[in-house]
Amino acid sequence: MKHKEQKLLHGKIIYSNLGVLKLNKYAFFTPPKTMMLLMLIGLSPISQAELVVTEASIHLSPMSSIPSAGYMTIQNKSQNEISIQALSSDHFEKVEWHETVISTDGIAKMRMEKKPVIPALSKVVLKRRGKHLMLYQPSKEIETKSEINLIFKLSSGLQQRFPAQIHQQKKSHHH
Ligand SMILES: [Cu+2]
Repeated sequence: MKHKEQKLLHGKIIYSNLGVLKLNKYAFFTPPKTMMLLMLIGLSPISQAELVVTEASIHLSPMSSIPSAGYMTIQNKSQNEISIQALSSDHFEKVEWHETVISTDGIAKMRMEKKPVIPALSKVVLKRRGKHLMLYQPSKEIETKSEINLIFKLSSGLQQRFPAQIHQQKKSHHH
């Protein structure tokens, strides 16, 4: 009798171990992105194709003939890839998206991206020596401003405006 009980107990332990294993396997094989997607679906059934921009700053060049650089963090919280069809600002003639790339000879070069893409559920950081905005020919009144707007025209048709802090650059920058 005592022996039978022990056997039963042993059987139960094996069973519960299997249960734990199964659970681990399930958690392991669920990619984080899928989990995030499920969470997002649960929270907001209607996905809005828009971007969230934080820590936007413009390093104003001391000479208007030299372009200024723009840095920021761009987040796409939607489940769709978003491309930026056009970049502009009321205070600059022209705004471009650049990426600094190091060529095989070790020289840093800038590559222009006409329609930069922000992948679904991801974040793109614009920073020195990486992706950045290049802003050409500032308007005169910009010097007195501490903040200006950047305008992104998105692939969804939406036009978004983001405030960017102006930083006066003492030395001419670059990349
Ligand atoms: Cu550049």
